[in-house]
Amino acid sequence: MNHTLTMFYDKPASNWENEALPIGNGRIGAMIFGGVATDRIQFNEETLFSGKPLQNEKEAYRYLNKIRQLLSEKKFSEAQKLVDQEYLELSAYGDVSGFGKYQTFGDIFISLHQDDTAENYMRKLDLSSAVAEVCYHKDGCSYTRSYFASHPADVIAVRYEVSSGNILLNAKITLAGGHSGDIITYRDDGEIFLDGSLENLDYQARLRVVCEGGSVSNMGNALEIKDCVSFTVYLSASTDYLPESDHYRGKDFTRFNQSVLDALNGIPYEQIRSEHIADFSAIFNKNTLFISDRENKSDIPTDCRIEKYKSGETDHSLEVLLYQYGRYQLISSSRNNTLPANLQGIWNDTNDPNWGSIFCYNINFNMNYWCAENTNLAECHTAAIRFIDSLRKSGRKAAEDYFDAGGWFASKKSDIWGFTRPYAKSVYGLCVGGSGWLCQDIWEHYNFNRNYSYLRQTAFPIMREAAEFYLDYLTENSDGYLVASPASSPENSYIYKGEKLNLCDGVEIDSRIIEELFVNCLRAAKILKISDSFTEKVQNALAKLCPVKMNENGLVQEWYHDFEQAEPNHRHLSFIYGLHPSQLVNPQKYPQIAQAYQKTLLARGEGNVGWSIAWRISIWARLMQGENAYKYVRQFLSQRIADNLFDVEPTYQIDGNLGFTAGIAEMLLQSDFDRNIILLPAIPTEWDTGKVQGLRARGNFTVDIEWSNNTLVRAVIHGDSNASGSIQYKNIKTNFLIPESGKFEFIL
Ligand code: FUC
Repeated sequence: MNHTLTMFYDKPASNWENEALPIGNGRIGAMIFGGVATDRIQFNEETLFSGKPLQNEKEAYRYLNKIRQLLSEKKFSEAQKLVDQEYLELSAYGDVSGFGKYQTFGDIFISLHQDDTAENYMRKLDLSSAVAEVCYHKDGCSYTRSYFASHPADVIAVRYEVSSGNILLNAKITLAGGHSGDIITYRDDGEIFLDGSLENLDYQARLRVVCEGGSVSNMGNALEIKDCVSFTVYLSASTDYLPESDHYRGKDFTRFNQSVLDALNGIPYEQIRSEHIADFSAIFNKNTLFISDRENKSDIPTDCRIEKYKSGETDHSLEVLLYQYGRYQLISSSRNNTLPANLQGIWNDTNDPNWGSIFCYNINFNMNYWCAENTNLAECHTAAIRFIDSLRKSGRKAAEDYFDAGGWFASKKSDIWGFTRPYAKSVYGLCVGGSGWLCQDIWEHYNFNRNYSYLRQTAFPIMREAAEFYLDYLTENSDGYLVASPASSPENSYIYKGEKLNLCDGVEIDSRIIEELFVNCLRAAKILKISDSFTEKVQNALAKLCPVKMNENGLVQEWYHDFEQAEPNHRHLSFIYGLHPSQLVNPQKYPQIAQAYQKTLLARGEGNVGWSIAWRISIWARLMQGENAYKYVRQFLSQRIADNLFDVEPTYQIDGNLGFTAGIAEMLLQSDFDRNIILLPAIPTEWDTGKVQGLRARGNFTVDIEWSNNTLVRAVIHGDSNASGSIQYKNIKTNFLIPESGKFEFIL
């Protein structure tokens, strides 16, 4: 059996976070347990959030002049007190104040047998078809269950079949809600309704059973299935959330569920399944990766493979599986017409998940989409782009109320209620670069795909308005540099006169985020042939923006002043933004700055959470050091990964998984705005032979690469005829021009 793209296990899951298997259609998702006697399918719908839209504190900006004054006098402690105790509203954090948290929707339980014994039990998830399965033998019969979340049909489907022997299926199905006030109604027509309300939402899940042979009846507290050869459970779930409305409400969610389920009437299960597989695999299969292994371990259960890997064994196919699992998770939690992937993608089994399982954009949300374009998932990226666009409305008010500035602003995090303002404590809540960093997604979607009308209609207006905020917010310091002040460097602190502080008049990451945004605004304006007072202001500001500062030990300064780090091993690597995720500092052109980045990174230690380790893969890849990048590939897989391949250190966050995928892609291929393509910039000697197809390069190219014995064999660049660029492999560099055939072949 070929398990190259299959995760599989010989027992049911006993734990949500470490063992259950995720399925999702971008909008609804589920975790599959596969218990023999009783199966559990925990499910989510992406808009089920607590909280509500919040009001800003009007004219909060009145403190700004005083704060700036204190900072310019190096009264950092006083400035920070003013920010934390007066400027930022202390109430605006946590559920009590109305900030939303992602909620669990409920569970489907299906009881089929009296006991858990089974032979030849296998629970698996095939990443390329996005179908999970449970198979086993019991009492001489063979049982199969399939689970998938269909994007075209917009339902979760669970199918039970018994395929040999004379036994027919007799089962009980119950639905449990995630909230105490939920009302569950079992109906004679073989349906179950789950109805409930939260502070600013009404919601409903609706389950329908379709039996083959046999019957379904209502027991009052369960649906009973009798004597079926097979039965299928379809689940639709929705809330009345409506992103376009002022109050975020208004969707006719009960009618929606009804029409989703009614649309399935008369359609055979096989058709629903094959349409799902066709839809999912059309996206997933665009990018394939093979790395040769000395020993084939693909018929060993995934949890045992992970154990072997942890003990030091090599398993490149497992690395590839984890790479593809990131792509699987992104497709399953972020589709064209959905909300973007939150901190846990779309999967969550509690009403109080860590960090509310929201959208955090001082690293987490951003990292979620690092693999979107390069691994050929641009259609998943659009969910993030639409969400960012939707933040502009409240972001304009945040800019006005908190900074007396134009444009739009977003700080560090948002729920689904348009939260953009700074909040609580400056160490995490005053993330000045928030909206600028979000604009990286806006730009990269253009940068990779080069769609002129997207640039004109969507990207440039969002970026321009974000830049307008920074043009207003930047102040000139006594050294003549423009800096964003007050500011803090994401969640890190320094020591000043014995005190642990974080507020500063200028931080490295903000300078680079603003520089990147300004550079991209000018590029966009040039393409769109726009030259006006805005572009002039941006040009002037760019010339005075604070550059990367290095101290006398050759380390990059995280803050404008050369402060001592309070936590030298801090998880955030904000000082490195100029190298990655931005492309401002090309290490080949600026080896001295690259050297400083490297030294500062090493001084930061090994990384202590999943995403921080995953980030290091991309950074070392940008530094073109394959062995170091690979060190963190191994470290991530051996230290952070649960049996279900979720990044669970410290708890499940999808960012680590997706950052891992982005890192591997960065090791295989890099590209830039000027259409320079670097082939295999950072592959380790361990990966001596392999093949990748369908990676995307900036400039609207798709690239296939084959290598053997640590040497490139062939690369094919697919693109529009007459498109040109350059290819670099080690120290060989050549220009290319795509011929009529749409394919340029590069053979060494
Ligand atoms: C930031 C990080 C944390 C965590 C959280 C969701 O606060 O510093 O490590 O990832 O986001």
